[in-house]
Amino acid sequence: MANFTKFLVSILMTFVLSSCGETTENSRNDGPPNIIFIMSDDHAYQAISSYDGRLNQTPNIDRLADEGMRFTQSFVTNSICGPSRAVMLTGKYSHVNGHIDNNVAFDGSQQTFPKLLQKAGYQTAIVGKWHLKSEPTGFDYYNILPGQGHYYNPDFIENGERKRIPGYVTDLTTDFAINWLNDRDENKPFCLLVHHKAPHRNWMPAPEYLNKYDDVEFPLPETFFDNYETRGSSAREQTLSIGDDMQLAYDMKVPQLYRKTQPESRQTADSTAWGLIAGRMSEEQRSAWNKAYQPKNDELIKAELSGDDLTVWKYQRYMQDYLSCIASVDDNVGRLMDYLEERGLSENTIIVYTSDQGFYLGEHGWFDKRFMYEQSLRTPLIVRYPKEIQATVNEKDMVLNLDYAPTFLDYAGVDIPEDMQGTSLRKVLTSETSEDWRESIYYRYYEYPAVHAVKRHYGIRTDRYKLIHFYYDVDEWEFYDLQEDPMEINNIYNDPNNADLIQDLKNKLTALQEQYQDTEGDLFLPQPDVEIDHLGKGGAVTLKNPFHPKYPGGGPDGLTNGLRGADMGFLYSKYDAWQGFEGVDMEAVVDLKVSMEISSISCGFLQKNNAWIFLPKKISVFTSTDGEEFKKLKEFKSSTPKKFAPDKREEYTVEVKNKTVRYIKVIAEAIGNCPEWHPGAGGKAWVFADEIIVK
Ligand code: SGN
Ligand code: CA
Repeated sequence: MANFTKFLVSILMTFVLSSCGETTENSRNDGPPNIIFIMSDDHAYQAISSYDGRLNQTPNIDRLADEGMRFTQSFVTNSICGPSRAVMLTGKYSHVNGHIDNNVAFDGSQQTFPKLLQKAGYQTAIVGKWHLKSEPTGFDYYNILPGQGHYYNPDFIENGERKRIPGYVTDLTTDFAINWLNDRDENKPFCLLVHHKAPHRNWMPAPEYLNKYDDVEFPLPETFFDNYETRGSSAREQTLSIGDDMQLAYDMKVPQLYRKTQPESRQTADSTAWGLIAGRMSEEQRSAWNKAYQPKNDELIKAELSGDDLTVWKYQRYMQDYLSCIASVDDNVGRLMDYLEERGLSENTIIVYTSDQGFYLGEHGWFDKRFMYEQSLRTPLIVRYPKEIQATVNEKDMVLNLDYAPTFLDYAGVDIPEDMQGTSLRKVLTSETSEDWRESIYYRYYEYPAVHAVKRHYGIRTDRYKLIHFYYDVDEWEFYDLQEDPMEINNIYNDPNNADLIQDLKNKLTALQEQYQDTEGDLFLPQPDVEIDHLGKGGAVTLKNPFHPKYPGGGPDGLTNGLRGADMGFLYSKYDAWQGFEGVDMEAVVDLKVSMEISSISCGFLQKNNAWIFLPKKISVFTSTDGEEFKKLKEFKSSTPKKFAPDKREEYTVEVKNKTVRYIKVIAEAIGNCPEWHPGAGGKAWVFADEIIVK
């Protein structure tokens, strides 16, 4: 071939290749941006130095903030882990995406932003915390922690395969992110979700930070000794207080004092929980841990603190551990930024740093989240993309985690589906303050009854006011003027001077509920147990294995008390009807007390895999006239699910052809331990039964 022809061919090839989208790394600087979405779990804005430098320094996150836009008016729509993640993935409120609380499994068949990016030619991946129970969809690669995950030597599930990986979770999550970036197809844009477990409870620092804050005394928040006067019953009855609810073994890492912490009923659980966690450590890790904690624990034991002194001590230990976990998160943000810089990727990559929601660091005397009060409603949000976003602080625009999905699609040049409820932040990220931005936000929290006892509520927040309605098992309103009362200690709902203001906010709240189609909130309310009259009601029950005292389901004769769980299952039922058997078979003999003619026997069991409850693998039903000789009528078999099966109450019924019987025996064989794929793999699985119904 003549040189000239070769030249033409090569020009032509270049043209053909680039029009096929096969571009080189350098020209990728002009294509759709890459996205790195870093999220930590429970990272309070109070613990990022660019937000508030009183507690700690986070130089790497601050570097992101210095080069990008930092939002101070950034909020979540439902302040709890799984739901917040589901909102981010779908761009839809909880009542629309269905993931209202941490109990449900995410419906992964629905539309999400990773799926839409994938369709548009992006490579997509997620590493670290997932916590949505169902298998991730829309990702070319996933390497996730089962459930909450562990800090030390965590298990990871890599594209379906579960392995225990030696090391510290925050470092490992970043290792996996970097490995994936190294292996990706460099000709395509990517979207990578780096979702840290830290700094989630129980706040276990990395080996190098076990003593990081030992000599620091942290200032107590002004509202640390809040007495909740003026507030409703939820604020008074919650169980997220540092004084009462933080456990000395599991939370505070002083296993020697586990008896001192709490009512006797909680002591064993505390000690066991700590034992399980410490048991994951290698010899080397454990001896480093003990070397660091033993002396400080000895000091506490010697001091014999109690009352407020102990509560203040707990706060100090909480801060030391929590902030040490954040030190590792910050280091790893730095590692990832350095990597992007070294590879020439930092120009055309949008980097987001956020948390799944805010967290109480002693405000109101609390830890945890859930409430619509400021510390948990707000979440940090930093977005860096120098090409389009100026380095600045946005203190005006109220933004939501609902907005992330449309924002990512917008930057990727993908059409934002009509049914997404959030709004792309691109407009506010250009820093021209936009006139037509939202002036209020809508919030709704559902997880109750549940751990930490924060009641269900919804509400509206404007730049100045907040109105909250606690609507389930109470009917209480709270109203705050955030300008006069930024700490939210004066609920002024009942002050007649505020009547007009409150009415106006109520109208706005209704308008928001209509806008977001949240007009059927009753849909998600706990369902009452079902009363059922039958021939076996009042029968005497003899159990071979005792039920667990935590789930007595009505006590010794609970299986014949005429109460069964709601059809929607355990999820929204009040739990009273279910009798729980931990790791053992349910074997019950019912004495009907007189011989009678019956036509059917049925028995209800629960499937709620994410609460470690599985249907029995075999159910056998027998009858007898004398209580000695039992005749088997029928046997049912069910197979153990291969992944999370939907929550349901399953009823097994045997038709009996008008037989005279006095005794009925039901044996429900437990699966024993949670299956391999389950976050509780190897731990005891439960059988839950509600009623043996005789007709
Ligand atoms: C666990 C924690 C709670 C926490 C929930 C929800 N207890 O139950 O303190 O509120 O998770 O957290 S622990 O003893 O297991 O640490 S979330 O991040 O999943 O929403
Ligand atoms: Ca969380």
